[in-house]
Amino acid sequence: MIEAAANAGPVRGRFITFEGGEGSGKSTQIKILAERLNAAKLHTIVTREPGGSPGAEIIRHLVLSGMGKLLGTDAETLLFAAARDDHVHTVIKPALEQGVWVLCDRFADSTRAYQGRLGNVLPGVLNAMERVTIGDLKPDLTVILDIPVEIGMQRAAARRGGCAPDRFEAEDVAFHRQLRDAYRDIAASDPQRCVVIDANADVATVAAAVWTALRDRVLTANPAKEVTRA
Ligand code: T5A
Repeated sequence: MIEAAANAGPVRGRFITFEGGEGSGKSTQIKILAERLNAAKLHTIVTREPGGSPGAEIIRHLVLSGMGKLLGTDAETLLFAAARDDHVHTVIKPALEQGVWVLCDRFADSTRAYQGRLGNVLPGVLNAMERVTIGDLKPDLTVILDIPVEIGMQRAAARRGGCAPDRFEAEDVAFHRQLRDAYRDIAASDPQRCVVIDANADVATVAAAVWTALRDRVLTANPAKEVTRA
């Protein structure tokens, strides 16, 4: 099935996003999946948000340093949107149009969860930003890695060693519990696109669950899509 997709005519690549709380293992799993897809001769790139393009990486530095927070939640959300706009138009869409698979560490659901649910930015504002930044670009699959808050925070703390927590890692446990609920609600509201995977397991077990979701929902379920250019 994989080789058939790789050998087909001009098809759009697939867009897979990974979401979840701090330390849920997104980077770890994306790396494993990318290696597996590339080994299957499906040209795959890994990218991330905020960031993923030169312009967006500058904004990443701004927001994760906490400087965006000083501007207020709406303005901070605009910074994430500006980063996404650059990333989508210079990296994600061009890659998909060339048939490349794009694995993205966080995407619009992060804005819905962090700025929408936790920051109380109004849905109408988020909808307007999404119309501008992503238009009709929708992930073929969104993997939501679900993990108890305390374990995710412990993992994130262990990974950064003695370094200071970033803007969102520094939020309290109540914040991160609400965030977990927000992701579960996003998954429940769009079950065709989203799959929730228990990330409180060893790396190989989580990777196997990710692969099963991809195989069942993307590789075998979706027929090849023609490349469409706006
Ligand atoms: N944000 C982002 C918004 O507020 N709005 C937005 O619109 C967007 C796009 C980005 C921050 O920006 C916010 C959300 C974020 O707070 P970031 O630095 O990119 O921050 O970090 P995160 O995306 O939060 O990701 P993390 O770096 O916290 O962690 P990951 O990638 O989920 O986890 P990973 O793979 O690095 O693993 C963490 C540690 O756990 C170990 C790893 O080895 C690593 O040490 N690990 C495991 N250990 C045991 N068992 C497993 N199964 C493990 N998997 C990984």
